[in-house]
Amino acid sequence: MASCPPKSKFKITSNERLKELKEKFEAKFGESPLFYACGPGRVNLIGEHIDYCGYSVLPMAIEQSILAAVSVNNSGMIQLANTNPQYQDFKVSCSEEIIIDRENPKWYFYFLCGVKGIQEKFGITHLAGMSCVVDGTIPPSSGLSSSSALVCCSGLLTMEANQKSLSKVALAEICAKSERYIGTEGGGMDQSISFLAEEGTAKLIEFQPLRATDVRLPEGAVFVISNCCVEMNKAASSHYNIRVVECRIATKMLALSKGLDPSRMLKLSQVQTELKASLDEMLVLVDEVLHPDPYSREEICKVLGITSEQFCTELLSANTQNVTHFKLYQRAKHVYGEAARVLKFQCVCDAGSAESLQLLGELMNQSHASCRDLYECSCAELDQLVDVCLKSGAIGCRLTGAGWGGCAVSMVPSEKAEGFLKAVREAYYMSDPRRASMEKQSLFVTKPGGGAAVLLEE
Ligand code: ADP
Ligand code: NG1
Repeated sequence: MASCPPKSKFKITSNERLKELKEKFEAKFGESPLFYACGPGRVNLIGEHIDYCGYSVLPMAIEQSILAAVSVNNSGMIQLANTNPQYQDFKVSCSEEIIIDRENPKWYFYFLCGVKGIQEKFGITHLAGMSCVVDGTIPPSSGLSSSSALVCCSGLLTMEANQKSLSKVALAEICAKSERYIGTEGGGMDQSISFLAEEGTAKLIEFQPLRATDVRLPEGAVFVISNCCVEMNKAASSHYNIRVVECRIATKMLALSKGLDPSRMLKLSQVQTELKASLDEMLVLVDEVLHPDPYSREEICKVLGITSEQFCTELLSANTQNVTHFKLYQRAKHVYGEAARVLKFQCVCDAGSAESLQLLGELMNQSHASCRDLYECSCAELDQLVDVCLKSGAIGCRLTGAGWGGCAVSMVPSEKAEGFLKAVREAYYMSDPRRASMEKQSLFVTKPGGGAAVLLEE
């Protein structure tokens, strides 16, 4: 029997965050919460922008999370409030169709993605009425997956409130699919680790079928997250979906060059599987078939033998309709190279040799260079921060998450951790008043945390 998310009991006096949330809930709704649900954020150690190409990634959950207090009632409404006044209250009738406005990605639409995923899975026509107060500690739009933590938390609490049961894998798949209602064509890494994480271990996440394997991180090093303090909201911009589209077009170009039916090929990993080729061979194929100059729409349509209408409806997403040029060579090079680095990272962790730290650090550095130069998903501040981290004693450092802002993850020898934090604080944060004001929640050591759970007060 596939495992379900855990339900654990807690004493309200032993947890300050839950205690405060309970008080806020009671003040807001005049009743006590029935239960709580939490979904963790995550840091991806390696394997960036390859989940939506079908390749494995290597994240771990972090301590920061979305936590919600929930009551189930006869109001016939879903009522939402947030402990952060920046996120306004919202309510919707349980009998209304759930509509997610991707033009206007407000916080409650992420919540509704989770609700809608569960509603569709079970064909629920009348959802249970519920009131929720949401509290988040994950810096938003910073590559630590605050959006998916919210979607996973809401999917889990909706399942619980409607007395349904699903395995962690099923929940991860439902939430990965339903978060796409917000408009971002994500690959599923974030929702998978949010449900499948276990304390003390990073995970290799494989797709189709979805599964998670423990990856024991090397002893003698700590992982440090640092935020460059530039936010990038995925759903409110098109950077992310442009990359998804570029990978989709590259897939079809490579497939066609080898006599495969491009209409059946959606992900770069599928081409590799069909050709029974190694990742190194795929890198050679990219060199042979694709050119480094950006492709125009006309060139793509001509090569693939499709009309401009087919191009817009079958290849582009709603928010990429106006893109005129596509860098297929660079994106495919990154994806196949990064997929290979993930597998090497896992092998080095498994082998646990004396050179492990050095080898892992090199892989992380190569990953950042590839994200920066080939995938172009870094930004000046993030590159500066990575530089500062390396100069401050990190063996390896790379951007984590979608990029274009947000966080870097560094691997630092344990004995150097204190000096590292001090040096980064001084060089990156204290030099700028805005960064200095955000330093406390922007620079911290992290350990592999547990997955999404339902919490009940004892
Ligand atoms: P991330 O990389 O953190 O997933 P996104 O830009 O995809 O970043 O999503 C960030 C969005 O998630 C925010 O704009 C907000 O709508 C939602 N969000 C994040 N944290 C919270 C929170 N604590 N409460 C409500 N909504 C949140
Ligand atoms: P962030 O923006 O860090 O939550 C996004 C995607 C992931 C993955 C990474 C890049 C969503 C929900 N998340 O993560 O699936 O593609 O970018 O590796 O779209």
